[in-house]
Amino acid sequence: NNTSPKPDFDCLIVGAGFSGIYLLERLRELGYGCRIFEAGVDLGGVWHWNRYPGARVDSPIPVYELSFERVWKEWTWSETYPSADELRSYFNHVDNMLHIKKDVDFNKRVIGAQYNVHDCKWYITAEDGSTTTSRFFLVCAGFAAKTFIPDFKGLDVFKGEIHHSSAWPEQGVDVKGKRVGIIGTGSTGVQITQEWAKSAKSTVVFQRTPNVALPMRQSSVTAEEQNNKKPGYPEFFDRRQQTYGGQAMERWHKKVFDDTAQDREAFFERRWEQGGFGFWISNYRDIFTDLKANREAYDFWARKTRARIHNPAKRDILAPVEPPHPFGTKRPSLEQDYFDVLDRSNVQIVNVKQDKIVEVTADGIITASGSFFPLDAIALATGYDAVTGSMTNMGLRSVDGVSLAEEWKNGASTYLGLARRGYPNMFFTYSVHAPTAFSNGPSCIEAQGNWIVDAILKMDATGIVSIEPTAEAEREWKDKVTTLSDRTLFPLADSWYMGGNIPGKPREQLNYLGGLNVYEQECRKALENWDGFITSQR
Ligand code: NA7
Repeated sequence: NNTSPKPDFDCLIVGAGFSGIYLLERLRELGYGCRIFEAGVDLGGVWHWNRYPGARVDSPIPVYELSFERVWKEWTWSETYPSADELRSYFNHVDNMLHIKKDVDFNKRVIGAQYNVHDCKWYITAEDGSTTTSRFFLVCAGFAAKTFIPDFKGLDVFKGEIHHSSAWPEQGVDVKGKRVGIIGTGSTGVQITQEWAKSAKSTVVFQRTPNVALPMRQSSVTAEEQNNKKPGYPEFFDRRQQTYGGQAMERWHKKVFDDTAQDREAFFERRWEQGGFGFWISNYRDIFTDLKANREAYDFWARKTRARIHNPAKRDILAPVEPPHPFGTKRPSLEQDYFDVLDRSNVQIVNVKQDKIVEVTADGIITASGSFFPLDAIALATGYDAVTGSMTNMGLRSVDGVSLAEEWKNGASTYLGLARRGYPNMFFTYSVHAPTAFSNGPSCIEAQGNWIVDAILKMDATGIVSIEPTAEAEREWKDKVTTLSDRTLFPLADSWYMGGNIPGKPREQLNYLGGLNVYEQECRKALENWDGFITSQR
């Protein structure tokens, strides 16, 4: 019998990015008392943190935005692939329309949380020493909240400016006339390189794995063009949710060798010319399951890319004839003029797969061969302890007091990529075992957000106090995630999708590969009869 006082909130949400905002707005409207705790000082999640030069989204508008009519009706973008600055303005607009900030505590980093089975409340502690109680605990921390910096010797002795991409100084870094180095060639490294190489005196890019980057084909968009399309937006947002990648793009129905070599070339060419992720997501349907088919796509990419690089040594490092991994099994970046700026004579590329970075000194970087690269500024574009890191870094404990970090030391386990055994009434979004890496962010977030809202409504309508998954349901879900992945070529790459980018991290697929549309159906089905959940009545 629960006689303790009511919790401070019905729903405590961690993170004020797309998902935190979406859930706050939906739940508030239904009368739930909600609060967001956000470690940063403004809305936007990754777009609040990513202030490095060239930061930009790789998904086009209006795919990459919230479906709330009050938000899109009054908003105009200037480019198809907006910059981080424009995304920050967008989040301001979201606030103007929805008044999100009044329900957010900024500068409030969650460092611990545990559910108490006796009073059915979550106890959430923050870095400022406060403890807050809530009935539901909604973790909306995304997949890139825990920065990864390799353990390079001497990182702290470098005299110039050195920053990880996610902790870029607000005032920027002036590189005019300077010698700069960029470590990492993921999406972030590509974007920083495009900017720095144009203004620095000289640039050294330290590349471990080539980025099989695709042409973005950026374009500006007018208000008129957008307004003309807006009557179709509601239907478009519905359709976006019904696709594999939440992108309003579907995989092509044919297999690579269904076409003649000539027709295949023509098809690749069409996708290539369209720009964006089409060549990745909307390519032949067997490129992620058949190595030979995949090789055709890689070879096309290599032909196109090699033709842009005039320096033969650079050509072989950036776009080798032999694929570094099956095409698309690491996330391709969208590039604007990456290969062209790298071809400049004042830009050097070091293949650190062959010649590892061994030390950072006061004024440069030394590699295993003994080469020294004098530098005035270094960008660490070395990524994240992705997907699991955001959750294991928050001091979460199960009802038995075991930390989530400990529980997941040898591998993650969830049910539906939404809930975890031993953590009643905790739900999370855009994270482990969901379509996260293979879905457009806002699409995945809205699908999961709607499920969470419906689960809470259903619990309240039927007198259920708490739910948590069974061990068996978690095992089956993980098996499904693994089986779906094992049918593809994705396990062959050392990607963050597989935990392969962090030394010592268990090697396992962290993302659901069945597609957002199928994922949503599976989650909906479980909700009908609480399949896989243990429910506790009032
Ligand atoms: P990523 O994609 O994880 O890229 C990190 C890069 O840093 C990648 O090129 C790594 O090489 C490189 N790296 C990591 N450790 C080292 C060491 N020790 N030496 C040299 N190079 C290293 O992070 P991003 O920030 O670019 O992007 C993250 C996601 O955010 C992105 O996929 C989008 O979805 C948005 P590697 O490839 O592991 O050989």
